[in-house]
Amino acid sequence: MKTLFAALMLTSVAAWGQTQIAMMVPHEQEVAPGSVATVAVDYMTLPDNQSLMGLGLTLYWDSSALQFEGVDDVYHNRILAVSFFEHDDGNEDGDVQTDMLGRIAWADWSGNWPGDEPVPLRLLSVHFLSLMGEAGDSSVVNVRAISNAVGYDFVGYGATIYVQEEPAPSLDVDNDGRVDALSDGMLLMRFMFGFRGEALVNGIGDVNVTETEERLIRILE
Ligand SMILES: [Ca+2]
Ligand SMILES: [Ca+2]
Repeated sequence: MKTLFAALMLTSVAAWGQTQIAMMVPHEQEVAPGSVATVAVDYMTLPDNQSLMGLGLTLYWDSSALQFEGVDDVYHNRILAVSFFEHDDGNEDGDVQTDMLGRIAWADWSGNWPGDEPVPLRLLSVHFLSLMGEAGDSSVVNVRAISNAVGYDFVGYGATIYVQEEPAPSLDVDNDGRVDALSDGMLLMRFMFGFRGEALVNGIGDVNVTETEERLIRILE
């Protein structure tokens, strides 16, 4: 992502003028069903200016796909307020998929925000439990500015969270770490012919019948 920031710095100054940028990282990620996705928000300005009045951000997400789990890594200098339990009733972000929002704001009346910090500066990280179940499903987190510094435009880059594709089941039916015709192939063939229990594993060696049958069912699903 730093490369993208660098590219922005090189290409966009002339086109944009003075801009505050909030970028969610990673821009895209895959998570397994039922696990937590973390997206961070990094900040910079074009041209670089660390003596501004502050920034107010709103993050938007779809609560049917992502359950808010918490915030950390918050940049604490001149933090004004954090609130993550509002409904996006007015559809502020213009995205009908997102129905919840969180707000976070920094303000420095002396105009010295964020202070002398390396950029991109991490402003916060947000954790979402993925409620999505189907491989290929995805959900976006959008970022907008509530208020930005006088004389500055704002550009926000959101994030997309995808459901991880399930890995293909291994053909290592007896779970000995290798795929072998005389053991794994034999088990597969016997199972497909309808053999179960001891008749399935007879002569194959030391294998757990129940676990072997479960692996075969997964392979043949
Ligand atoms: Ca919305
Ligand atoms: Ca094997």
